[in-house]
Amino acid sequence: HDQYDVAAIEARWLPYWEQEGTFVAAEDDERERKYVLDMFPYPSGDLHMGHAEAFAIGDVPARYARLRGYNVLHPIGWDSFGLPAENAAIKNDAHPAEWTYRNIDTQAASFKRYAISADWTRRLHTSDEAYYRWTQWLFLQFHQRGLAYRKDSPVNWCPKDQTVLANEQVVDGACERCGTEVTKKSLNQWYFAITEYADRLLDDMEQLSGRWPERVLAMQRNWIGRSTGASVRYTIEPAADGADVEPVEVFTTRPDTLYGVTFMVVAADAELAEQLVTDEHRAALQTYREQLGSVSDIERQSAERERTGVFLGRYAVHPLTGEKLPVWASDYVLADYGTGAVMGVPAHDQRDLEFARAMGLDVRVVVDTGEDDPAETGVATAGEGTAINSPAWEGEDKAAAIERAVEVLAEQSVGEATVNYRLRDWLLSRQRFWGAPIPIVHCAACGEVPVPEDQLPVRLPDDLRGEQLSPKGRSPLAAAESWVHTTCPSCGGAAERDTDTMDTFVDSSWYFLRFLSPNDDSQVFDVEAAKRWMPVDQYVGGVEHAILHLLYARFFTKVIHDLGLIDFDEPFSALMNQGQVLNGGKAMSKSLGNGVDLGEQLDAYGVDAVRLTMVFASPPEDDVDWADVSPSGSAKFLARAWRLAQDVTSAVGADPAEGAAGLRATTHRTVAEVEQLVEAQKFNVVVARLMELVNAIRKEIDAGAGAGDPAVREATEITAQILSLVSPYTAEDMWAALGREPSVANSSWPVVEETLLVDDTVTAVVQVKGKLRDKLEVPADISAEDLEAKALALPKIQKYVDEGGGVRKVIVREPKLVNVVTG
Ligand code: ANZ
Ligand code: ZN
Repeated sequence: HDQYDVAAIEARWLPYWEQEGTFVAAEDDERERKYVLDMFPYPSGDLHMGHAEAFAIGDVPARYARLRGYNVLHPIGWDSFGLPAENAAIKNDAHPAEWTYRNIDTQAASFKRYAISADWTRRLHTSDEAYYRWTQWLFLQFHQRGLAYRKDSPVNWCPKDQTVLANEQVVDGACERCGTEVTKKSLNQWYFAITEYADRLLDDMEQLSGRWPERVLAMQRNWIGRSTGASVRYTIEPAADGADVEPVEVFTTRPDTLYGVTFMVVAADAELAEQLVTDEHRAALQTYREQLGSVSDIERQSAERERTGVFLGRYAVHPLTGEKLPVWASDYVLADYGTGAVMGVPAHDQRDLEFARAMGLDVRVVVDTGEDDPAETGVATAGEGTAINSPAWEGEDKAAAIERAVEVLAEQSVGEATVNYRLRDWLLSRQRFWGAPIPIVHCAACGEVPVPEDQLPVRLPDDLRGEQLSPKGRSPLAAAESWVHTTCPSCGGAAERDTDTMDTFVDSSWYFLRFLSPNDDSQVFDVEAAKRWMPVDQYVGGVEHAILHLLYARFFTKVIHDLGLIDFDEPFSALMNQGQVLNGGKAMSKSLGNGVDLGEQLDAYGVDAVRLTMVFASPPEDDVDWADVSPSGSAKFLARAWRLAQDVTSAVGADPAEGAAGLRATTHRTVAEVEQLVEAQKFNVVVARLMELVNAIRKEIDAGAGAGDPAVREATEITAQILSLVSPYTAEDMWAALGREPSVANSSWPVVEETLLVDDTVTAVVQVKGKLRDKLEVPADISAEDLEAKALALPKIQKYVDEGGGVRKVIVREPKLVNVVTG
């Protein structure tokens, strides 16, 4: 083969890897194991540039581990339930499975061509019965432990998609998917009790520190949002035109500001507001609530937002002073955080201050922070300071005052220390078709009855299609009469199936375990294999999953741990986030018309060049701008590398020690450096070093001993090995051209010869009468005599010696110093 023919090379090696099973992870291979996992794809059409980047990057650690002699598990599968399939089915009068599996086939073919070093024998799809049967099984384990439960709750509802949305799917009050304004609706829904795991999810992040990107940890920490403080109960004054109400509890992180409370505010959209409001103010509250609409929680609390609210006609009683505090309703207090009510401390809380100023309420300073009066500046003083106007903890600093306040509250039985979380339970039920049915039967006599394990999976009916799937405010499954009506597993009477399906995040919360035994229909996953492979050593995926997917997967892992199936409780030991692929500095999008078609790029430049370009463009975590890169440059480099392997003429096994020493030093230094660069995830620099090595080899061939030099062979073989991390086709072809076999992917990582790394020359300085006059490179083991002779022979030194009146004495400290004394 004398031309670098990309198409021919691709055609040659793809079938070879498949036949040889090059990337199949063996269970009985006792070498040390590594589990490298890319976040599995959603089958939306063919692969795109984003996949190309993510999977090129994720393949580097997998291939590196393989070369380093590990038994590597690098599986691939599809997250194949979800809305787009259902929408396509409605549009095309089809079943979602048709669209889904067609796209999976397309993507699978592209993935194969893209030469990911994946173990295809473990392929799975979450929409397969063989998979979702176990998703349902897991649901039942959660249910049995009280971790899956139903409750009525107001949910975000997209009127257009006719579905419930999670908070994070609501962007600026609109549906993330279609932009329709989101409304609230009360529904009986399934939840996972993830809040019971809040502390563990938070505390176990310590194990991940330094191994997960810090920003992901910060986002999770923030999402869980643990705050410690106190709850305080306020009794409510009876009102002539209102029912008597129970004391109202508030959550505060600053019990030390208790004497600064001048009002109370409850969330306007909370049940509590309705209970508190007197007849006289009821209409005003009603009007206010109607105006609220659906503003996001973030916006409601934003500092820029104008503070609005209504007085409820009620007064709360201050638990320590007995003072009467007006009770208001406002949207800046959130219904589903804390208790949905706050004690207003305008001097020390900015939102309270803005509210007080808008409503003409008192501002009372109870912490002296040394700053100006908030009532005048409009800036609340939230920092450290000394308690004032606070009889029970006067003069204490913040920490001591908080401690004392909690004690006082407890003594008076009006409050106690409390931990509060931002994290909510996970709303998992969806009124959609294309997901795992919830394996519960509702019986009039027995209530909620789990479907017995031996009746799993609860299959999706396959006769619903097109319009029948379109959302009508209830799950499409409800329309499948014969499917819905069943018998109660407990009493045998008539009963109905639950018609909701599970959030697809449930499917992706445990797939990494199913890869251990995707075809095992006797258990959820092979628990013995889990001992061997888990946790995942390196997880690779987009930062868009920083919160939900990763939090849910961590939660599932902890529950599965508590079920006694595994002995670890964090699923992913290390995490790497790749950047995005942009074009012209912007994310690719249909509306901008800046999309780049991956297939066209692969056809134009070849798989290897596209992969190399992705890896070379930037460090993995940074974005790649396709407008700034040169896949044709990558292709040229690959051709140059490939050419070297064609040119080598020395025999396999020729002793490199007999070859050019300079090239050998360069080669071994490159290997040593690449080891460090891969560990540090600077894959782009690996490519840069490889380019330098290729140049050095070519130079040696042209100028040195030529293509027959065994050091050239060594350097070229090593080039193929390093290149195999990024551009497997070219590397494999080079390896074969060099007469090596079998696959370069399973060859062994070159052993660095440490002696070649040692710098064996040193710089000696030459002084004349103590002044530095010249330098010279000498062997590190030079003798004193040789060093003196060399120094005295230097023209510059001769000149100074002449001017100084000849050599009187020479002091030599070999190998680094010569001092000539003249006169
Ligand atoms: C009085 C106070 C005084 C507060 C002060 C703060 C500063 P994090 O840290 O986020 O947990 N809060 C409580 N429930 C709320 C709700 N449902 N909606 C809006 N705000 C709420 O915040 C806790 C603080 O946020 C609580 O402490 C409460 O205001 C407010 F100088 O109580 B604080
Ligand atoms: Zn029954």
